[in-house]
Amino acid sequence: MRTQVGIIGAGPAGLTLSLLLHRLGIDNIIIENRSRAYVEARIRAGVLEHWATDLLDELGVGARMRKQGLVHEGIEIRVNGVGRRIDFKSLVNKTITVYGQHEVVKDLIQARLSQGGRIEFEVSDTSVHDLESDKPTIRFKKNGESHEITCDFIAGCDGFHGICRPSVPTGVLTEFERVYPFGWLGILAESPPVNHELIYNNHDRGFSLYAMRAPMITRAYLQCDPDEDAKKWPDEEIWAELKRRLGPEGETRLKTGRIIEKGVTAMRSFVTEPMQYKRLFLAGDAAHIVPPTGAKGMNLATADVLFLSRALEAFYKSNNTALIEGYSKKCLSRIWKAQRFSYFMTTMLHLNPKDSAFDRKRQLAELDYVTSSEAAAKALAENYVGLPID
Ligand code: RFL
Ligand code: PHB
Repeated sequence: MRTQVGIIGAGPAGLTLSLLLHRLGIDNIIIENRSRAYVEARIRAGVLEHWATDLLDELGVGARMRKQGLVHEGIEIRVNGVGRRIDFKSLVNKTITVYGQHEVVKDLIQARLSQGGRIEFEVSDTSVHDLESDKPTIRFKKNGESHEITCDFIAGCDGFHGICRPSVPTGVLTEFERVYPFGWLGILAESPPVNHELIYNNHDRGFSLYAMRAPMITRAYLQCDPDEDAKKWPDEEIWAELKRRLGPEGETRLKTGRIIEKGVTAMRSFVTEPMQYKRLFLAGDAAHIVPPTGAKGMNLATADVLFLSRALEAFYKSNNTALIEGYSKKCLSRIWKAQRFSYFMTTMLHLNPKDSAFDRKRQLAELDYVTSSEAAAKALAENYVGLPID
């Protein structure tokens, strides 16, 4: 097999890249080790920055998101039962859209397949070779048979645990990391959301987040230990804790329902520099991870592949390699700002077991400042809705 760009991974990064390249007339193949049903059901992110919704429209995949997505003009930040709203619309005149990542993935797969695009699901033993040459290759197995794709470029969109980043020779990449001493116990439930907008809640018992996926579907998270076993949390105990952390009105305001899914996510900030090795590019979670408190992961993955598609366009249309050479620098400038914001939100909102009484007082002052100063609220809003994409 031969293609211009071999894409490893059918998450938001790989699929969006495939559509962007197709629009530019650049041939590509995606390989994915999971099944189509699995990636279409994988519950993850839920918030799209304003420019990302426009990009989905431009790619012709925005119709369902515009119909079913929930446009939010702000968020609530709550401290021990008292909520204050950050009004995105009045502060920065932008909104965000709540639309599940797996719905985005469904829309992208459907669009790419209907264009005649090639996505090989359920492959195994993926590996990359000849990275020093100008014809790098991808090898994989499907239905017991071995295959090889000869490419001009390889896009490593295979997530944090993928094979692309570890395939870069030792010494090329520098990794920057912070691991947090807590995680999130997340649930998806058949119950009406507590509020029409997201509530980020700092509480003496720990952080909680009240989100949604649809008018009758709640998505909620509780701060827990990073290695917490979700099975040790009976459904009733999750609801009781969500109520307790919401404050005195939790009992009346929070309606319980069947929990469809639950799981624990540990929190980590991670960046690799550079994000490329010769003709292998890393994009999305393959190159960086943010803690989910800033709702940035899926959006950063989308921004990376937008920049990558522009670089490949310049290469194929005018033989210009400047953007290809500048790919890492371009992405990293946005990524580090998202890292900064995600770290700020995470440390401001969670209880860190290592914090002193002084740290807690300082954190409460920060929350008070951010929710009462227009300048500070504006900075939060500008980052939350997504910094301009240029
Ligand atoms: P993905 O989605 O992990 O996709 C990588 C794909 O590569 C496949 N793969 C391979 N395929 C072939 N061969 C191999 N050897 C392979 N190894 C792996 C995998 O099966 C997979 O299909 O990475 P991508 O595309 O970079 O997208 C990143 C996002 O998924 C991630 O950043 C977000 O989900 C993070 N995130 C959030 N991001 C937001 O923008 N807004 C949010 O509100 C938000 N909330 C969240 C989140 C992530 C969470 N969890 C579970 C980590 C909330 C949570 C709880
Ligand atoms: C979600 O809806 O799953 C969600 C929303 C906001 C976040 C993280 C996750 O910051």
